[in-house]
Amino acid sequence: MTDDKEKNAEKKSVDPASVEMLGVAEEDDDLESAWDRYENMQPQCRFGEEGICCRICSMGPCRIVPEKSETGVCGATADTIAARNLVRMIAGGAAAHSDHGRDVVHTLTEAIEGENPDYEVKDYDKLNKLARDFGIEEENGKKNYLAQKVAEVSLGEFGRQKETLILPERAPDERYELWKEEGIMPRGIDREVVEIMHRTHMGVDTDYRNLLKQGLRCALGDGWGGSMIATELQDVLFGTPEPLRARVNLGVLEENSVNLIVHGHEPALSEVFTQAARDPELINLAEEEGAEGINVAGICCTANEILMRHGIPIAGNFLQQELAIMTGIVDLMMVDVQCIMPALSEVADNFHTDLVSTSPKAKFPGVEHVEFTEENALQVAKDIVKKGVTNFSNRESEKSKVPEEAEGLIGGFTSESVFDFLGGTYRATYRPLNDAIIDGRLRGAAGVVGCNNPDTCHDYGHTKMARELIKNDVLVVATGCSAIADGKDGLMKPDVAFELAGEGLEEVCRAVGIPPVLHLGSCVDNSRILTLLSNMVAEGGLGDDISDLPVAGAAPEWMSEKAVSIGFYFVASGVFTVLNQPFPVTGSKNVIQYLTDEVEDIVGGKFAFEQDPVKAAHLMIDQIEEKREDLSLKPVMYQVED
Ligand code: SF4
Ligand code: MSK
Repeated sequence: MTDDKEKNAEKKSVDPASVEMLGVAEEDDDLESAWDRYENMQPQCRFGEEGICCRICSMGPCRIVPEKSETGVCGATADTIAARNLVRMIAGGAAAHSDHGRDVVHTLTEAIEGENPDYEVKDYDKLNKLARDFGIEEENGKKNYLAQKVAEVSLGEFGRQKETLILPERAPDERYELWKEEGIMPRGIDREVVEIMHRTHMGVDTDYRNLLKQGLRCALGDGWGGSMIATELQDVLFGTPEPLRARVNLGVLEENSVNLIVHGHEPALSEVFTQAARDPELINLAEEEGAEGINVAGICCTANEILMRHGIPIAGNFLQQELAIMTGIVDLMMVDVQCIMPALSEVADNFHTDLVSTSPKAKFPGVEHVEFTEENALQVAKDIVKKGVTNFSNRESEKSKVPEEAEGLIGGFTSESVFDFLGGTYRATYRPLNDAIIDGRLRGAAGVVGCNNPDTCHDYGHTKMARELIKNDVLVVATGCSAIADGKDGLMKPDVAFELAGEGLEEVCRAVGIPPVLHLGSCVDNSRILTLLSNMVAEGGLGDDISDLPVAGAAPEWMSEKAVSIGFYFVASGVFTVLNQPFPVTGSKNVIQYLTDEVEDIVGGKFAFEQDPVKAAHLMIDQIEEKREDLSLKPVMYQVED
């Protein structure tokens, strides 16, 4: 690679494995990545970026041009158009998470009814807890009765027509009351999505404040509804994760093994896929094909799910999906739903890699579709594994280029297990965490989550921000592609705490053997952060509401509609949340003002937008300090050296 090309690759990513693969792409005219397509797309449409283009009805498309066309044909203003576009993004994100949750309920139902022998309830404690929260009494100790009732109530939450969702009752009382008073308590999960689509239809809701409030309500239905149901029932079905060791980055791919990658979001198939890959017959077949074994690795949140529960290695995050195929040693990539680039099929065409889609909801032109249903899960998984195994011999050795980087990490933390650890007791307790914050050893805690986006140097936002936060004694919890970025950067190894964390955080990490950045799972597992925050309030000493806590949230490389919904449910739960790029609403000063200021008076949380991750981290730290002051906590114990 020439120096110029190398510099160009280094501008795109801070991850050495990705830089190496971008170099490979630079050298081959047939290979194109999301970064190339992003460059080709420049300049991107200003009207779209500012959120002031509307094509909701066929009098349009309309776009707002100051002093020329200040409203659409119908009279809709920039405020209305921007707010409508934004809340439709929330509806998209909430729908994706919640539909995932609904599918998990169906899997549970089939498991109980015996229609699906490949699944069973693995965590009865979690099932019991959920049943209690749903107000279900156990009858004669019959576990299946309980599971059935939990499935019924969960399913009912999606189409609930009367009253409001149940799981928001897990929030502190003050927060619950506030949601009711403000009229943003979510009713049925689906209902809030549908209501957004109705209100944003031509000629319905044109008041940007009213629209954005509905956005808050719909997002709450995602975080405290659909996503929380997904997380809880995945734990019930597949087991609640516990801390474990794993490895992450493209170097987890093995030259001499069959490499099978699972990519997407839903763990139902990947759970049985990992089981199928251990089948002795298939391992024998792999050996007959000349491989040393079968290596399963993940991309994106399917990866996070199976890492959390089984320690299966992660090959990379969102922007590494094409790069993984470019290594030339991926024999098969199986995809389900969400965050799968349509371009994968073109990249795969340049290599021997078999690409297989599995969800009836997500088919890709030119990609083989092997339909997965819960009833035939193991057989489908075995068929797909076999396909990958028999593709091993088709590798073209001259195309194989595999980065060495593979970092170790500890993952598998949950809102329960984190503080089993921190407590060092037999009972999960948040006392040590709250005390560490109260006595100033920890400044506070932050949730750093979300995607990658070629508009931002890959992984730079996540890792720079996490490093700055831990240096300032802020414990970081991470999910999604942010967690993968931090894992690759070594931030999920306890010994890293001693080098990078502030003295107070180091003391805590040393005492309990946890990393300074905790992997809390996938995108739907952001609901674990909501539970964690509620538990901190319940433990006492840090105020009566989530908005009193010295905490903050961030998504420093966001791209998906799901990230918009997550941001909104964090803010609606009372958390100050920083994003790098503003939402595409900058064409409306009023909408920006609402999101970054006015909304705080309603829900106690608000957004900030800051491109520089270190400056963004300091916005979060300032917020944490403000909350400490409001709670009259002692100053933090240790000063940070620059
Ligand atoms: Fe234009 Fe109004 Fe139709 Fe939107 S709803 S396309 S602003 S006329
Ligand atoms: S996978 S939604 S790119 S975090 Fe959950 Fe990553 Fe964002 Fe997809």
